[in-house]
Amino acid sequence: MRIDIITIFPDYFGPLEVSLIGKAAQRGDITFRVHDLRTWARDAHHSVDDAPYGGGPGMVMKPEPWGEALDAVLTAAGPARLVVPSPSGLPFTQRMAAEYAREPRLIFACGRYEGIDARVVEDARVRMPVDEVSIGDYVLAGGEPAVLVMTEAIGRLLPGVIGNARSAADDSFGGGGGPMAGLIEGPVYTRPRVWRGREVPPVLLSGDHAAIARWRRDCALRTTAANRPDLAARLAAGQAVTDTAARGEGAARGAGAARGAGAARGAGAAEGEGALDARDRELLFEAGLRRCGTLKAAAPHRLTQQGRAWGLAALAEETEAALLQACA
Ligand code: 6GU
Repeated sequence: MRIDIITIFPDYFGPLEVSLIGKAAQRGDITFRVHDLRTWARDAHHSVDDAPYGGGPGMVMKPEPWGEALDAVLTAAGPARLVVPSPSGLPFTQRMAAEYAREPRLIFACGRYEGIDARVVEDARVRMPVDEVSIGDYVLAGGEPAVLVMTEAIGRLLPGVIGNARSAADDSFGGGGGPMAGLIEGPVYTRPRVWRGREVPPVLLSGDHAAIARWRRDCALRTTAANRPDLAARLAAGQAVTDTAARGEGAARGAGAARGAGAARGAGAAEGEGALDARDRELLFEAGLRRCGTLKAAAPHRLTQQGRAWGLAALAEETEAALLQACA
């Protein structure tokens, strides 16, 4: 895979030479090309920004350097998908990471200041697929750290990069369709068996693989219910949680990453995912998420009352909100 990055801070991408991604680049599994946007700035000061039309704070990135940069980079190595990091973009998910990992070529265009003149993306769309993508609900000063985040998520999914192909499928949000699909991961342990008086849970030393799998699922359910009531509610409602599970491979290839993700969100769970057994329900009940699988009949306000009685007001409110959303 080839990844081109256009930025006014090429030095920001030193970390791409380090760790798993750095090794993949050394082997030639990923080729990175980092381009300085100022190369395409024509005036004496190499300026890339200007005041916004209509007034307002900050500066906007000028269209001319971006237009020329994208033309040049696109010409240099053939067709590509353009990814523009932006806090107003579609949320970046594990599913998008997997789709991007199947692209032969990606171009990332890092904006700074208040963003890039909107005509740049309009113009680019005529020549290539373009996604505007956000990595979370907070504002960064520029797209550069978001590109480091996305390239790490994408790069570790490339064949041969992670070593153990199974571990990517079993990741939190991995959508591997395995027994842990739709759950976030629980705790892990290694030697020594006792450390500072704390023992590794004995079941992990038992050699009983079924018992170990059940214990891991218990932990994952508790962690999911505690930290991600939104995911737990979707699991309980039998909806797809990892948006990978709901779609056919073929459909996803055809649709743009963004549109595919949106469609999958509305779909029901695929075979296997979201199927809760009696023990799962018991655990979710214990965790405060009641009436699993019959959410339409649930009374979220009662859950909130119970949560308050237990001194868990904030979690109960959150769970209620997630339940109401799942019912909607
Ligand atoms: Cl992709 N860019 C910027 N500037 N801020 C962000 C973001 C991206 N994702 C979340 N916040």
